[in-house]
Amino acid sequence: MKPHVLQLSPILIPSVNERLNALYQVHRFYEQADPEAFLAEQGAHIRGVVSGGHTGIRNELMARLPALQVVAINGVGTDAVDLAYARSRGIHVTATLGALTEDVADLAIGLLIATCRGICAGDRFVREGQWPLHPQPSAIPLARRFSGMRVGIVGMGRVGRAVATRAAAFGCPLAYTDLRAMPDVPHDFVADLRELARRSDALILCAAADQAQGIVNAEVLQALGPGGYLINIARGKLVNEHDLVAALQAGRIAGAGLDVFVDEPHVPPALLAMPNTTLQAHRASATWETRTAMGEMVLASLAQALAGQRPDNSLST
Ligand code: 8YV
Repeated sequence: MKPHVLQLSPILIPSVNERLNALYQVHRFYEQADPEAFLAEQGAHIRGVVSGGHTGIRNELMARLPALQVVAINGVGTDAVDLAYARSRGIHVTATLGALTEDVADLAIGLLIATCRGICAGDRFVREGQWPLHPQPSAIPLARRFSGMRVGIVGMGRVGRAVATRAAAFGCPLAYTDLRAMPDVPHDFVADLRELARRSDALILCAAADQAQGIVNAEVLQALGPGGYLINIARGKLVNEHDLVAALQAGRIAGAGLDVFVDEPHVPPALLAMPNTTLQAHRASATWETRTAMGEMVLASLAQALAGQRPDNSLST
């Protein structure tokens, strides 16, 4: 009999879904009309869970799955899983480490350039037929140069380093903060986030959110200053969104490029009306290439765990 696997968020790569379905009895939790009845009937059989980084799995649900051996996260962030609880039950929690680094870094730079150069506002101007109505060049305000901007990276893990490589190619002086300085990173380490913000024209958030909720607050944004940009491709909860909206409204920072939000898919309405924000629907890893690589890693983690091995990418065991 095929092992039972509970899927908490969809996978968008058909070949990965085909293999999941061929190897396992897959139950799509998000399609269950009566989740309670489903758990009562099937909960005891579930040996594997597949979820997304942002979705994770709540302890209450893990508690309903007594045979659970592995939670395979189709993503790199495990902040939505209680690793200590999983560890106490011997459950492997895996992530797709390394698979999405390049795409997430690409989007970080894309969001920064889009925001400081007003690319989306310019697109709307042309698309909405405003150009012939306002042909004078002054109809659109001059933008801000990206090349050479002082970039501060928050979190110098895989993604932070890939962002640094890209920004360096644009001639950007770089500094970073993390829990500690990293001897193999050739850029300035600044222990204090406020000080990093003060020294930066753009702050790019690349940190894990496990213990960093709300670290970008009013003081940090104040330090970033009226010429500064905030880019977030990590987790919405790193930012105090209320403080961010207030800072943008008051012109205390110049703009923000955001792929992630505190309460996805809900975006603070004030951000929607601002010309100096570039907004994405949590898409940093959403390419065919990366999602295929991620799906392969999910399949490998399930296979290893359900064969009784410790998966290569386990973060809990
Ligand atoms: C994915 C993410 O969009 O890796 C993560 O932690 O949040 C994203 O890259 C998500 O996990 C897709 O399921």
